[in-house]
Amino acid sequence: MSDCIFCKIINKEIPSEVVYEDEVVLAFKDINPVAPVHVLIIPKKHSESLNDLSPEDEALVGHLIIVATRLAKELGIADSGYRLVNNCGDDGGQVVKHLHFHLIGGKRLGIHIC
Ligand code: IU
Repeated sequence: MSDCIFCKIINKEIPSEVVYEDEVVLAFKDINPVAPVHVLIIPKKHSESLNDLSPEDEALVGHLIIVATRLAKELGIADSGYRLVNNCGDDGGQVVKHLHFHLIGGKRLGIHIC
């Protein structure tokens, strides 16, 4: 999508601090981190949100989560713990309308999820 900021990050039209990349997934540091580790994991194929996914995307979603767990280990937060978050839609707090998961850790996170 030409006007999507995360598609521009994928296409390297906008710079980002990439921590992982393969054919289908990009992971980069959030520009406004809420914890010492805050990485966004996104599919390269544009989908607006979880609501856009179909059964064909099952492997893709599994891959996104496996990448997240691998990054958690590499970034040193697997043992202490972390949060993998998706905000879906306006009430869910989604600001950027390109599907993404937040990998957040490196400090004791609050217990409230809303
Ligand atoms: P949300 O789930 O859509 O609310 O989160 C969007 C995140 O994208 C948020 O944490 C921003 O700081 C982050 N972000 C970014 O890392 N780089 C950008 O260019 C933009 C947003 I715009």
